Amino acid sequence: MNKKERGIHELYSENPEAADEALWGRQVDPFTRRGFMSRSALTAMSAAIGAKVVFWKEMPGGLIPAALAQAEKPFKLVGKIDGLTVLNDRPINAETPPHLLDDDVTPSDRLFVRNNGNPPPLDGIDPEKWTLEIGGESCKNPQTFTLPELKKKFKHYTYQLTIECGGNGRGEYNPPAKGNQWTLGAVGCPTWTGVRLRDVLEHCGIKDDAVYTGYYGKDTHLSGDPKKDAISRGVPIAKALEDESLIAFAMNGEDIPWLNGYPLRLVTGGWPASTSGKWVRKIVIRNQVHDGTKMTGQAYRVPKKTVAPGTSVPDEDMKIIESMPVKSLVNYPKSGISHAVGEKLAVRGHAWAGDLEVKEMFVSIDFGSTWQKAEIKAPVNRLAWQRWSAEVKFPQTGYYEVWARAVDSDGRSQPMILPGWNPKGYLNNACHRIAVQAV
Ligand SMILES: Nc1nc2c(c(=O)[nH]1)N[C@H]1C(S)=C(S)[C@@H](COP(=O)(O)O)O[C@H]1N2
Ligand SMILES: [Mo]
Repeated sequence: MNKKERGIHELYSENPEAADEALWGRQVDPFTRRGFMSRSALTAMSAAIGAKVVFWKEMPGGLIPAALAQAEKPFKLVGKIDGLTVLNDRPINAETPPHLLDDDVTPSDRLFVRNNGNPPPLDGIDPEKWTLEIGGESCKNPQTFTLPELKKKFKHYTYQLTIECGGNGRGEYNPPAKGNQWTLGAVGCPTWTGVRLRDVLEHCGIKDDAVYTGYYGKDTHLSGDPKKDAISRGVPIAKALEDESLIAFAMNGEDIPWLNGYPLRLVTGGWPASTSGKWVRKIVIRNQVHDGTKMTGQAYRVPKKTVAPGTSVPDEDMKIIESMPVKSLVNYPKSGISHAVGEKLAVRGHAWAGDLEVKEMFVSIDFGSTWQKAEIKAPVNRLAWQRWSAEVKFPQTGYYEVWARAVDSDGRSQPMILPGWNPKGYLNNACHRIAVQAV
């Protein structure tokens, strides 16, 4: 922390209300609806304390200085509830603890954030002027649409779609993989509204040799180098042409939160969420597997054959992750509760299975020795997660774990312990367990 930063922090930690008055002339919420500090608020702050923009520039985009947010945590995420776990602040990565994912439709302020680069500054985004370019060597008529044109020209569709980071669960692998040590919460299932990727691509003409798509976002590489992309991934053309593959402009009926890709993003439910490009400005139709940033090498790839933990695997023996594996969470109760012996405990959560459906759901209170069937509801639409519920009883006092295990429509089950180790720590779909003390 430099001297200027300390000044601000001290001022706020001593007496936040007085500090507000000193800085703003009144007690105010210096943040806009999105929790984003406005430029005038910034100027006022700078003027009042004599600290120049230096401080602001050093703040990772999307984070509000703790002193201003008046939280004990070092940072507050713009547009997000306080309960998310921030794993990294540059780039910003935050996950949602399982007990905060109990809603059937994930509220926008609870959806995890996974950024590879610097998000485009919110005050520079004008949704009226936002453009989406369609091109690539397998596009017949490359075109650019403004966001209003896109909305006007193409039919709107709304689906609830599960997005999960390919690295969700990485934190459990040993030897550990580099990258964010996600535990369980890099997943969510909000409602998305947008136009079909298919309608837009077909409007621009798909050549016969098309095999893949690729996206480019408005975010910038962490290095600041404008020639580099933070990430540029894609999906095979067949996935792109599915009904549910959207170019979305709304989440849960409102603007997409800034950190989740406002004002326009791709949503390819059921696949690693890295294929769902945020702040999307360009989509290309490719005559080869897209070779953008994080499409090649080992990124978002797993070994073609299983390997022993710690093995280094040459690039040519890796394959691109496609549909995500079957998985589930216990969303209620929160791990660590106490419950009365002999009394029923209602447990519930969500389960999902990539491109497939969850067919069966089981719970165990004896570390997987015996399983009892849980109820599993049908998804509201394809690629949406499914609600499961069960009732359990604990026979005597002591420590228990409730384990949840989903089985997909191909008969594949979540593993009870870790699935196969892989160099980058992807696809950990092990059973979620919560602790219960029976008293
Ligand atoms: N432009 C852009 N799109 C992106 C990313 C990014 O860093 N930049 N991250 C990807 C990854 S790795 C994931 S897991 C999802 C996360 O989506 P969310 O932040 O809305 O939860 O966005 C994907 N799309
Ligand atoms: Mo991701």
